[in-house]
Amino acid sequence: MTLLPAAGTPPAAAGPIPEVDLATTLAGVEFPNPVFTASGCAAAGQELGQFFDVAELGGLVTKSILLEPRAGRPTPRMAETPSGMLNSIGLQGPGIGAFLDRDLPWLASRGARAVVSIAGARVEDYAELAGRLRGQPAVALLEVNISCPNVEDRGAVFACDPTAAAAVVAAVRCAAPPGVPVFAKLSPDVTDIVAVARACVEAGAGGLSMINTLLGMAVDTTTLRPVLAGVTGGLSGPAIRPVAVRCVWQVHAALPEVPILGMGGIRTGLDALEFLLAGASAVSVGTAIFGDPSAPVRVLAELRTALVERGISRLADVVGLAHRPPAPPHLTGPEPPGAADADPEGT
Ligand code: RRO
Repeated sequence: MTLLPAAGTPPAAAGPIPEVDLATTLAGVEFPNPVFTASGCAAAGQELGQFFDVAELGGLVTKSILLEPRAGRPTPRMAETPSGMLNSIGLQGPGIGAFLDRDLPWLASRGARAVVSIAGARVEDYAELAGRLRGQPAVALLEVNISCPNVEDRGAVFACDPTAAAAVVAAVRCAAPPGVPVFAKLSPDVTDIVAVARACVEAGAGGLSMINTLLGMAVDTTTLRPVLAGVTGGLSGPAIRPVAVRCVWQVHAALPEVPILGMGGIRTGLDALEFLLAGASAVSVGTAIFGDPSAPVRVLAELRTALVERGISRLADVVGLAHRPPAPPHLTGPEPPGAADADPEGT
């Protein structure tokens, strides 16, 4: 890889658009590009089909599927916050039966690479769901959602405890289609995300999705009550991006061989690049879809441009690149203005 001009320098004037190899590999599965949807932001993908060809994305991550249909929590269950939003959906969905009869065949018919997110209240629920996905060639990856914040009992947030997280992952790995990697979706609401990540990998996770939403809430100062009927909700959007980037960074530093699907407030190609530099091998676009359903394809185009502008021809070369040691001083540019003044010894 060559790092050519400084960021922002336009590629050589007029001429063919430089080729960029955007392919990425997650636990042995190849994807043509690293931009996916995020779970929960577009059901099973059909609603995006009117805006773009879903096969253009690296992958399409479904809303978490449960064994049975579920109505979710009462309304209001969404609230806008500064640079973000709260959701309190509560795992609404049609259940695995409808997903297999209707949604997965649609994804397959469009040539989409389906990342199927599953969720449950008990370890056995996850195992049964994983087993129901056997023999379904459209399933590229399994995302095990152990981190939904909108459950009545915080004990059901398996991702808050390394042992509980590992139990779910091990059961899913055992029951899942053998060639399909299992990614565990982690919560940022923990003291040590690396400990949870490590436990999941030791239990058989081929990779990690991070992060789910942060537990938050808002109080309406007019009604003097919580805004959400469910009181608390999951915070997403640009407000959480620095938290997500920090989680990706920490886990990649500790487990550099483990592929990460990074998400949390990605709105632009540069946001996506930030996650890749921190150590993600692919990214999911979520909340941005609500305001701009074409956001994932736009982010992909912007990411390609950002790589071209930096003289980078292979996406794989930027994964974790921000972890490289700082360049020796004689290779860095001129000192920033005022740097010499900051040295009281004048040395
Ligand atoms: O359905 C939800 O309320 C929900 C889920 Br499953 C999740 O994983 N994350 C989230 O913020 N909301």
